[in-house]
Amino acid sequence: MPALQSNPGDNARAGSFDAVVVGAGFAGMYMLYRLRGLGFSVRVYEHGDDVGGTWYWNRYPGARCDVESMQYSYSFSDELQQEWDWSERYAPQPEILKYANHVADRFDLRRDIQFSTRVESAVFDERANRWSVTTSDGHTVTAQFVILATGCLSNARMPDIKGLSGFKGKVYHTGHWPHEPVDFTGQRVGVIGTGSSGIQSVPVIAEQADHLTVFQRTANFSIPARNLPLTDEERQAFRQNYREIRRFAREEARNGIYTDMPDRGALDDGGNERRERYEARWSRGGLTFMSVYNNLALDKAANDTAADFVRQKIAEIVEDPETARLLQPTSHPIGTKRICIDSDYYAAFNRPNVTLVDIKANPIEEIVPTGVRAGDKLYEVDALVLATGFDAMTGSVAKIDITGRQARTLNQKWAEGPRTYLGLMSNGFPNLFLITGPGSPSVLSNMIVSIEQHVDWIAHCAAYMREHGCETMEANRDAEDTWVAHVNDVAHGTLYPQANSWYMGANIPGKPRIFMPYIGGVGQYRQICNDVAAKGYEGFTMTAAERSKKAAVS
Ligand code: NA7
Repeated sequence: MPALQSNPGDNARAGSFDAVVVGAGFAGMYMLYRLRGLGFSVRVYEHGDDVGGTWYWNRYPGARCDVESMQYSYSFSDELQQEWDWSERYAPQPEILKYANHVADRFDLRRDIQFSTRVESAVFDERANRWSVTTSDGHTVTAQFVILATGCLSNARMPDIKGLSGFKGKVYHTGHWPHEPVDFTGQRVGVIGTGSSGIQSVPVIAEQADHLTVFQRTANFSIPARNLPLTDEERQAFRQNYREIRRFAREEARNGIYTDMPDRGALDDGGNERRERYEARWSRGGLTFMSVYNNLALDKAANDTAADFVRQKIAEIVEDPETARLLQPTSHPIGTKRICIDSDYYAAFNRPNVTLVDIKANPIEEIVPTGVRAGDKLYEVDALVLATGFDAMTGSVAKIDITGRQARTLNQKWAEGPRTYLGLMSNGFPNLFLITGPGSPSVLSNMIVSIEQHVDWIAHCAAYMREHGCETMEANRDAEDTWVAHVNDVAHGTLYPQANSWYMGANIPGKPRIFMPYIGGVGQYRQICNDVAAKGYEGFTMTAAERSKKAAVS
């Protein structure tokens, strides 16, 4: 093991590791498991005081997975997938967190995780070819590899609304929900934001609150989840076929979800047939609504047929025609913002205690101590729920002060938008890996499928380096430029860039508008990554211990 620790225990005690992993969500936990299995010494730092990542923080009412739980689960251990019982088609957040805890215990992960600790900086030492990692407890450790398992939707965004700090009631952000129960009984509650988090929480808060006012800036498309308890037969059917289900999700599905693949475009069918197909998907519920045809993300006329269908459904569900009109999305093609999956969202607006306020037409002017003023009207509320989203994909990385070669920081390099090769590494930052980074399918896929693929690839790569006596690995500039151009070209061949979405960074004022995830599909992307590895990590430069030292000196 030329460049790595020969005795993990002693070196780890001395603050020197083979790898530092940032984050103990699903990505960080599996990365630890894989590296430890290969004999590397690993320290994981986690800001929260327990495992779970996004599922640790997003505890808002109604929070649940939008990918079916039998598929939104690890596949790396057959024992694990055979023994764990999911209770519902879409598990609620507490159950997903329980699963994360189960995994941590079952694989004895906690002993290498330091909780309640934020990684503040990582500096690459070009002479030693190691990273120095400084944490919020004031300690610095060194590592050959730093692996960012920081999550794509982890940096909750507080909106910049005048007067917010002067509000006299409680303010909650969905992405930073308190650990103790929140009871809205008898209260007037305001929800700002109607993305997935707002759409999931509104029906649940409406049941509790005295009155709920929903402040909507952009109407979103939402498909019913049709959530139900899972039966033993359903669980068994998955378990018996897991091998094929997982293979299909990894290799063939574009989005990492096992489902039937569309074989036709929306305009290949006549109106009646098309409607029947949409009806069938609407009744089935869930994200696969968008897989009914193969051209909904590509062809605006095709997309319009699906969008019209959903708008019609909204009009059928919502009794007040003006409220229905406001809830019908018109600003973007369906699916170009992450489609939402709900349980009775639209029907919640038929309740007498729920009001919809159109803050596109009447923007919020300010928050006053007793409520929200919009369009010259004061909406009095006792509590405010901010479902205003995240600085997605790059936000959590940007919070760490990362300095690579020639004292250049990652934030400087990414000032005009993130640049990576395969979403895995960025030129100038040797041995720094991203899990589900920008430039990879990440948020356009079943995250667990993409996490497992990246973790496996990184683990193989670290083992390969050890075997070949390599000390550093770095993405080549030209490979990175080619990949960034490819990611951009693929995105611009679709309708996605037409939406002001967080995929584009459009929800953060001043953030560069770049389409961040890779739309090529998880199967194709996996093939590309495998080919790169098979060709001796084509597009990367690996440097043996001696050569890399000479390069640093010259
Ligand atoms: P999203 O999808 O980013 O939604 C945020 C919502 O908050 C969206 O409706 C925004 O309107 C609204 N928003 C943001 N800032 C403001 C201000 N300042 N004033 C009014 N309204 C605002 O975040 P979520 O947490 O719902 O979901 C994120 C992902 O998590 C989701 O896609 C799933 O993958 C899981 P806008 O559309 O910008 O007009």
